[in-house]
Amino acid sequence: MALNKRPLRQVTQQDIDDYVRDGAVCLRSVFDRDWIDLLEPIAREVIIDKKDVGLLPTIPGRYMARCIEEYRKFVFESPLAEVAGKVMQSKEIRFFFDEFFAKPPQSDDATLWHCDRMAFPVKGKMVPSLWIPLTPIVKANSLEVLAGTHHDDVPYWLFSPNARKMIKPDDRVPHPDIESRRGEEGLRFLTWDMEPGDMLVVNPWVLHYSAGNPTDDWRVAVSQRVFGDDIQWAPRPDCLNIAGVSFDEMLDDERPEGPLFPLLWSEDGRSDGDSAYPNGFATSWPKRDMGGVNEYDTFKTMKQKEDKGELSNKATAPVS
Ligand SMILES: O=C(O)CCC(=O)C(=O)O
Repeated sequence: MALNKRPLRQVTQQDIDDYVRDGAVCLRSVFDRDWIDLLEPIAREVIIDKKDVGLLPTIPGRYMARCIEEYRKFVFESPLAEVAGKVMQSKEIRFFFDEFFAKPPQSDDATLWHCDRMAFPVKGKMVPSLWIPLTPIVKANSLEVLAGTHHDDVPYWLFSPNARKMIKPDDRVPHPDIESRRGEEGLRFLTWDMEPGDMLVVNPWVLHYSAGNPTDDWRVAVSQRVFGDDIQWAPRPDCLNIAGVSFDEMLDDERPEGPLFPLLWSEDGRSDGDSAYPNGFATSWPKRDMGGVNEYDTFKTMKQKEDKGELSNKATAPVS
């Protein structure tokens, strides 16, 4: 199997400029078909057949590189880190975590307009989503980006499980209603037709969304989160819980490093390799009801109430 280690096509100045201007860039042919053939069947088993591979039971799965050898290999040996580094103009790339995003056939399950900035317990902009489809993508089930919104410095209030349990601070605003602004002059909504092997690099500050999946097959993507040079810890209680690392271990202003956040690539050829990964993390979570993990049930109930308009004030929604 080839399983390319270097990108099949070099990152160009145009790619870098597109990322700077739009907050997202679609890179073609980053991975060869063998990577997809390795990863896609496992994704389908985990997501569709609900095979228990020991993953932390989030929906539909997170932290694959800790539990699944093939996904670990992808993180450490594929060109994803090199490409991310070159697009972001970062000298080093470290691994943060990975998660699946999947939509069943003929689904109208939309991913709400949001940006990832406040989800992560860090400051800095070099913590992109490397959104890598494992199934063919058409514009209708693509990730969608509102180009240029990464230039707006707005610390949105998230709908993370932690934020759901908090009173919204005054300096945080809910995500805007972008759907109602479609067609407005000057707004550029970007979607892509993509082949497995392509990769989107999405700035954590850019507003993004995806509609459902009108196709007859599942739409499956893996989102790799990595850290570049400007990232420093900045934990806040409303951030996403990162399993295995408590906010107390994220010292303000320190750079993430060490074996939990291994160096994947550097401009001058250094990398940690995977010999110490995932030492220090749990690698097998017994399959059971998801309710107890990350307050998933609380989050879901709140969301259902919100959708039905049963919460009097979204911004200060208390936990029922
Ligand atoms: O695939 C999706 O629907 C959402 C992905 C996403 O929000 C992300 O990768 O940050």
